[in-house]
Amino acid sequence: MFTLNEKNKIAIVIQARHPTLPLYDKIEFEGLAKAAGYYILKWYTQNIKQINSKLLIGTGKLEEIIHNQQIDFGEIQGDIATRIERRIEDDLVYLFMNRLKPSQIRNLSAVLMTKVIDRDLLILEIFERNASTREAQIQIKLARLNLETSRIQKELSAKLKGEKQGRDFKGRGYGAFDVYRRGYKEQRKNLVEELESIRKQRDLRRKARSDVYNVSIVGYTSAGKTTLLNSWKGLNLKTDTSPFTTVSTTTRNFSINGDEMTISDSVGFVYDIPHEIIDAFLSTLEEVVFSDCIILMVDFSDPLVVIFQKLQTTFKVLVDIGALNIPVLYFMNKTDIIPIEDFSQKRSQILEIIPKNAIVEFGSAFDEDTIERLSRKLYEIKNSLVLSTRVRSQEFLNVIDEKIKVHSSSVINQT
Ligand SMILES: Nc1nc2c(ncn2[C@@H]2O[C@H](COP(=O)(O)OP(=O)(O)OP(=O)(O)O)[C@@H](O)[C@H]2O)c(=O)[nH]1
Ligand SMILES: [Mg+2]
Repeated sequence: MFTLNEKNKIAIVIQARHPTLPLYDKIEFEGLAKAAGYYILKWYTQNIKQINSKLLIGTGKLEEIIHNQQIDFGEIQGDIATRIERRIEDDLVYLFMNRLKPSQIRNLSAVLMTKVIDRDLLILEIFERNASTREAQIQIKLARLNLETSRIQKELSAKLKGEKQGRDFKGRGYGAFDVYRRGYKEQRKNLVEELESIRKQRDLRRKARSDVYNVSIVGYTSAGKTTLLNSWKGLNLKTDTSPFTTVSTTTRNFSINGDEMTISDSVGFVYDIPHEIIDAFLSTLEEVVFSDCIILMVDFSDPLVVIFQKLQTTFKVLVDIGALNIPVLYFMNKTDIIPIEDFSQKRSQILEIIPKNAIVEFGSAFDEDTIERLSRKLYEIKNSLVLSTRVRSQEFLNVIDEKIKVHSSSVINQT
């Protein structure tokens, strides 16, 4: 038996594994599900030989899942059991640890008789839960709209390609999509306009501080970015172990040896984040693009291969948004929870992967000395007392790709 929170939604996770599908981390997915308010009841994984275009997974596996529904839900008692029996949407959801096409979502929902959500939609749900500012709320609406429309568009053009001769479908297909597209365009226009006016205010604020040195804290979700800003400025912004606690930007002024600066904390990154989400968040991410320096934060307590993967994701996003030439101060956080005997080996392994001559600090976002050291480094970078490296291009990403391959295979060989 387990105790379920009244507010929990219950989820059964299904994962299809195939060499052509992105491989997501199970623990990370669990964190995403939890952050969106799901209690995971059971996991199903299928190594598929051939992708089923209608359902993603094989019909045999699906039959097994349906057959098991009684057993899987048998553990649940009382009110929640009644709610599940009645199949009230949101009370019982199948979460796919994959990316699904809209048609697959529709087909799977019909067969499983309840809501089906994929990883991208799950990420959006977390963003929705955590959006406290108007800007973040609009950005998320826009992301959902972008995501849904681009999926429907892709699906429709694939169908049309496959049924070139099917005039009837072609006629109906375009007609239906046109109606949808008009609605989408209208909604999108309104959201973009509202975002544009918020952006103008942001631009004005940025211009007002253009003679000030602007520092952005960036990194993978849960690296400790907000914790660092809280410690630095004595704030009480929400921090949590769950992903995407922060979905909007906070900027504060500070000065080091009389030099005025600003420091901003913003939304974190995650592996294989859909482009539609990044696009919708561009105005928030612009803060990063216009910064004079980036503090690139890494959760150094993660296993090494995870650190590499998270660094790779972080770099890809920075390259994507065009933050190529910004000086970087690397900050390896959470050293307080690393066993002392592991520290020096891990330290030299990380120094191998980040650019040579990079400026790196190790420490904890909770620790005053660490903040003191980071301040000193920022001052030195700002005043060109040290030569900092910049966010690099494809060449550097290739180096990380290579390292990940080597490290992943050595991990697999050991197990
Ligand atoms: N032990 C330890 N924990 C830390 C440290 N820094 C942050 N944490 C914890 O790590 C978790 C994530 O911290 P956040 O500051 O919310 O991370 P974030 O990068 O802002 O995350 P998102 O806003 O979700 O992207 C929290 O539980 C923090 O208490 C540190 O130096 N040491
Ligand atoms: Mg945060």
